[in-house]
Amino acid sequence: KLGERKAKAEKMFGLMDGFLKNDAVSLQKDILDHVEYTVARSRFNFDDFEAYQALAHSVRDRLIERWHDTHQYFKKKDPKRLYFLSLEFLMGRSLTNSVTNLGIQDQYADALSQLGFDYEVLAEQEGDAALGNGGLARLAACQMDSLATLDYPAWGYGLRYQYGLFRQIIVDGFQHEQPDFWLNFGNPWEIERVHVSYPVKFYGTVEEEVLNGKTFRVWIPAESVEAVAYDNPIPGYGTRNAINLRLWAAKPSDQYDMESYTTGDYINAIVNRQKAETISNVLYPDDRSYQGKELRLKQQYFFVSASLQDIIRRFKDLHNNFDEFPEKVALQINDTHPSIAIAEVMRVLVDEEHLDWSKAWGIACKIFSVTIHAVQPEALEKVPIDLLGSVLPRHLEIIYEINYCLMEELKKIFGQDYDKLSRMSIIEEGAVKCIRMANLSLACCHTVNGVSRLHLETLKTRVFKDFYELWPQKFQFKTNGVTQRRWIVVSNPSLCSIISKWLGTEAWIRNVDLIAGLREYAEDPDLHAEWKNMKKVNKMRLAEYIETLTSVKVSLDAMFDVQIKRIHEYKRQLLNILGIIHRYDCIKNMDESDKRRVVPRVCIIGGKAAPGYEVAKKIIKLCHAVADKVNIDPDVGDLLKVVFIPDYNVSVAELVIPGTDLSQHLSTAGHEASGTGCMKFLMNGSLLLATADGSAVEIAEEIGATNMFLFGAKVDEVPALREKGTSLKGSLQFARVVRMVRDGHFGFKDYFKSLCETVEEGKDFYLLGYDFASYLEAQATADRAFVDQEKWTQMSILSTAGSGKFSSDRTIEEYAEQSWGIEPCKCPF
Ligand code: GLS
Repeated sequence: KLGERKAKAEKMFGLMDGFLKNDAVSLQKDILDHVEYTVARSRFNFDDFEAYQALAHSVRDRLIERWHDTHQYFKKKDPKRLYFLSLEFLMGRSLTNSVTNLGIQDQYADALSQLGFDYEVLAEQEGDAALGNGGLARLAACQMDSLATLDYPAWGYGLRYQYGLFRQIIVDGFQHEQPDFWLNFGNPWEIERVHVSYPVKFYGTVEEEVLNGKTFRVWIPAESVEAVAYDNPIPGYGTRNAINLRLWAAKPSDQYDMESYTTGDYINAIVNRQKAETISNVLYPDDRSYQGKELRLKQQYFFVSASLQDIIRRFKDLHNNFDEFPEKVALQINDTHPSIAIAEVMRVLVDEEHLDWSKAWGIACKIFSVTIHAVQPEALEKVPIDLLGSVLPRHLEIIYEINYCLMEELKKIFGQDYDKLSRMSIIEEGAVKCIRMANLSLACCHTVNGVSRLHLETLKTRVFKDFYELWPQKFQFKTNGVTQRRWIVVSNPSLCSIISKWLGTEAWIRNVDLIAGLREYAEDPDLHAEWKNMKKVNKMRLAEYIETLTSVKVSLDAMFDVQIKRIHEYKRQLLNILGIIHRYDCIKNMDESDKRRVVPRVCIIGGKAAPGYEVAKKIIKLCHAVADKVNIDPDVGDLLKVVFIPDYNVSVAELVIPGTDLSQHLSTAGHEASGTGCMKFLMNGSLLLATADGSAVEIAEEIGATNMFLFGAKVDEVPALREKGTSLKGSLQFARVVRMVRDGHFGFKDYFKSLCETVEEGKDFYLLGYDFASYLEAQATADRAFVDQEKWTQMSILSTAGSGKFSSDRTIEEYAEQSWGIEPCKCPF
């Protein structure tokens, strides 16, 4: 039977060939066909949005072709595949990225202009796919792009949330959240696979069953939900390969509820069935902290179970011996969120495939690797035992068994060191007994990855010290990276042309190391002229956007200073605002001749606060309160403008980053695992003002510390500074600006009181007071550097030139080689 299937695949593969044409006339015809037959509008009368939809469908057709060919080829070659499990993917827009990677942007632009449409205007019609919170999720999206571009046989698996990350609305300076109805107008980028669906079970009991004289534990679930696949083709750049991101949506199952229909309660039976859909309804909006919630656990298990059924089905199509599983399958757990996959693999192998426990465990240990993206212990998920026992009773038993084996092994090594054993246990004792998902991953995965060199140090010396001492060989780091396709080619086309022109090739788009070749021209006046012009055009675009959104007019001569990321105390947007207040205060106290020496600034902040995170919401309000005062102050004029950009998301980042002169990365040292925003800014030639935290340390090594503005306490100084509990050096200036807020200088005195208390002496956990003086110094150095525009431009060129290491292509190659053991599999067409 296997032979037959293989022969059939071979034959079908031989028949595959690309057949859609990409000349302007064929593209026009395709677009008009889609207007008429897909969007169902008359081809004589359709608007921009309808044109976008038709355009998207014509691009999708081309994606599907490649995607089919790629999968046929993978099937034929049967290489070891990587399966990337992530609860979040922040894809942003697909149109421009797909068209760029397909290499047919000029043809489309041509075709559209002949039809009377503007490609860029249509691209703006697309909403973001925001199925994730922040850096972790956007990283997953960048990594998918690199996996496709580098021809790796990979699949992404995740959840198709009905509502993505909430929309941020600002009313009177306060954040409000609105649901993200991203699917309301359809999503041309996904392909619904009604025939690819699997039942996912929950609740129930575990019973014993005897089969051929052997006793088995059998899970008798009480609820079943159907997981339906939605496929999202991910095209590589400069290759025909297009890989798949398969997202699961929950649909009611028709099993188990015949009874409720026959009892006559027809309406309630339907309403109850409909509840199944809630599993994939909404993305949890908390970045980094998760309380053990039933729905979240169900989301995790739902997507893990469906993905594993899919993976095992694919494996069994061509193989019938699980000994071969590790040769064909690598499973990547993106953060601790999908860790339940380990227990699920054990359940399938032991309970369903009837493998011995130790054999099954041996297989599990060979297939899983994990990347930890957090530093803070609260970001490592824990699930209360009662909850797990109720939702997934058999998995709880399995985890107990895994823990028993782990403890037995540890006892042999550490004897009676019960403190150590309890720290390393998968079970956390306490008022609420919990499963530590991170420890479950550590016990099983062959590789545990950090996301920057400094982060690995933190994992080794603090977060997972005991495990590191036991299994040092498991611990690695792969410094994060971002894709230059989206973050330069798509979002900054003028920079893209400059780089290609000066390097004399476009090869850097696939081989980003070549970008270092720009160093040679860092002082060339012709390059400087082009570079400055590029920056100016991007600043103009950003200034228009700011004016449309906030009515604030900004001067293009000012330094555009940007901090965009999730709002979090450790990221210290408050430090930025207090620095702005200090700048304002200084300007207010200057005479006219001093004012002439001030470097004008536009301070731009953007980011969302988790809906329940009060302090973060106060920071957003403070930003607005300061902006309201500063922006209308005639003593200040264009010397200082403060702007909060609402509803920050991927496409806003694509607009803001190219127009930035200086970007800020202010996390207290030791708190940002990596940071990836800094890499996007670096690629775009923005200078970085940063603490020595996460990847910034490695950026400084690449571009030279003198090419950025570093400040603040170092990671090894932080614990002692906290112990001292004093704001030391920065105290005078710091105390003054905090007092201005506390005394109501910007209004809302009572409201900001608790915010000010977070940085009071003795309570200033994130060391704003301590770092304030060196922060101001770094800001002053940046001002001085900006005055010398030639020097600044040179530093900017060197930043872009030094950004090669921070491409996700490099990260993915490291993962492929060091963690996953996969090889490229390039579709030959
Ligand atoms: C994060 C980290 O906080 C970031 O430092 C890191 O760059 C990112 C990707 O590795 O992962 N972890 C997290 O939970 N959200 C993040 O952005």
